[in-house]
Amino acid sequence: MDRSARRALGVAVLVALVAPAAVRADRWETTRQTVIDPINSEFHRHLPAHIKSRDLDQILSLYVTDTGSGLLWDGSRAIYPQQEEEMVRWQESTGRESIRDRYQRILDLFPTVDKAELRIHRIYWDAADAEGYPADVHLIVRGTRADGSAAQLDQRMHIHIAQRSKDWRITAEEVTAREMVSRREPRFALATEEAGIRNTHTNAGSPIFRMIGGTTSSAGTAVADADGDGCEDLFLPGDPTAVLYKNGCNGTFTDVTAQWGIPHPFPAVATGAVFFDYDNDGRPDLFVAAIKGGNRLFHNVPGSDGAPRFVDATVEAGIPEGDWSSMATVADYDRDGFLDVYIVRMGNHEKTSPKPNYEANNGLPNQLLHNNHDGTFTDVTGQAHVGDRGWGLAGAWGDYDNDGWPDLYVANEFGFSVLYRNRGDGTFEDVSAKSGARIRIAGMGVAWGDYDGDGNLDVYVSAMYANSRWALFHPDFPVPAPWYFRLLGVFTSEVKRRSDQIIEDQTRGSTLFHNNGNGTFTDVSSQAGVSDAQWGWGAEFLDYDNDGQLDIFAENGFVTGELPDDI
Ligand SMILES: [Ca+2]
Ligand SMILES: [Ca+2]
Ligand SMILES: [Ca+2]
Ligand SMILES: [Ca+2]
Repeated sequence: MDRSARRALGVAVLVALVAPAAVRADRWETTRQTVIDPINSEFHRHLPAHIKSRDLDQILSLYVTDTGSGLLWDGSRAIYPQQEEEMVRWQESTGRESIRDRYQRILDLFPTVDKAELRIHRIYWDAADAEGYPADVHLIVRGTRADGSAAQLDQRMHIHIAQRSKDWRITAEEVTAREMVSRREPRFALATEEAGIRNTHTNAGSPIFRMIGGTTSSAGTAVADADGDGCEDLFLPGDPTAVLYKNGCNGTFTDVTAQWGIPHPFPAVATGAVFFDYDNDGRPDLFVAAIKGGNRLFHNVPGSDGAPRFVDATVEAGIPEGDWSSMATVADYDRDGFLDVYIVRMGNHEKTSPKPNYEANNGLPNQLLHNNHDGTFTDVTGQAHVGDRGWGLAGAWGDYDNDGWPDLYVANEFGFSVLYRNRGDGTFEDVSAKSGARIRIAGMGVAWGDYDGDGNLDVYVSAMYANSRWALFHPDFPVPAPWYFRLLGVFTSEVKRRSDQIIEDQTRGSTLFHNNGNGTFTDVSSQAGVSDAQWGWGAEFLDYDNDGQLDIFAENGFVTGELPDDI
């Protein structure tokens, strides 16, 4: 190839790299204005607002059909009659009914509507027919029933939407599932204020997350009976304000931060924290992970008044500085009688980005610190083979194969999660792929629990369910694919398929893996109904009603623009 030909090829490659991207960006902007934003307004904002204001005519104005199909209103039956909550499911009777009657029935169920939400699960952009684009949606209505019970209706619908004149309208609607849970007396009451918990999370020194509009680091919690009086005390990390509350054993808490030796201002941007007794003296010590300013280990020693004094033992204990830490999780992984620490870490999100953002492996390596029994720790990450470099946000120990050795699950935000099997010899095997527990989600939390009581630990990995995900599947959306795909010059159906899979994975929400008892896991999220816990953060199994069955508590929420409907 002569020089001019080489230069010509160089120009062609540049054009291929730059031009299609620019054209696509323009096209996406137009699509956003004419398709995405109007759909968002009509169905995420207007429909729920009209339901909340009980305005049937306004609700019906979003439809260009008078009747819908699917489930009718007879044939409902009680599910779980042994539970305190009343749960009703409609399932037998189907047919046509007027859309007006359908919404009148919903409004009749709820004399008071507190909240209504339409969640668009998917719009099938490539399957348009005479009625428009097919879509799967989920209507949630929360409120108070005539008998005073708090209730939530969940109705799943297969609809078609189309642009009529300039407005987006529903052209067809089939109700595919409907259930309602209600309860007369609330089981939980908000007790923060009366308990004297007056903490507001601070993270003043947190480096910004450049990729996500300058958001900052998140928070953690640690609970243990630090003073041995039989009541659980509470640590809330932060920067500059980390707070330690003593439980008064009477429903109230007292701020003992200074008294018990926690420094103020806290010397690091603290995130996840855990109490654990690293020297086996019966007093819970405190490990605080930090995104910046270094992880800290506080030794719990008795003060002259008998109350704990937390003494910063970080340096003597040999804790590596370890910035970009999300949290620590402890277990005695080598069963030598002393608890060890595993630290899950993110990437440097101030100066770098996850690359590629659907399979990132450029985070800081996680760390395993072996407890040497003499108050010091040794970083054994390398020899144990647990230095995962995903952008980690959470991890948890659990013996999934019942061999007595704690195994480790790590959830990453921009790539695949990891399951490490403990070989029992100080090393671990990455069994993510062969166990089937590997998943690419925006992982935020990990919880082990035997939810079905078969003796095998199952695992729940919480992640974001993006309510705007349907928009990302539009063919005009700039694909999250490697740049070299564009060198092909054409946007092949295979590229589109892979791109859709990445989007599906990263926005699909939380995952429940059932442990099959033979070293493998099955994703049962859909049938268990636990995927869409909204924009998920930490999650935990707990049996909240003491019926012997594990339930899931899943936190959620996120920053958004002025219109919070897309979370
Ligand atoms: Ca206590
Ligand atoms: Ca140990
Ligand atoms: Ca094990
Ligand atoms: Ca199980």
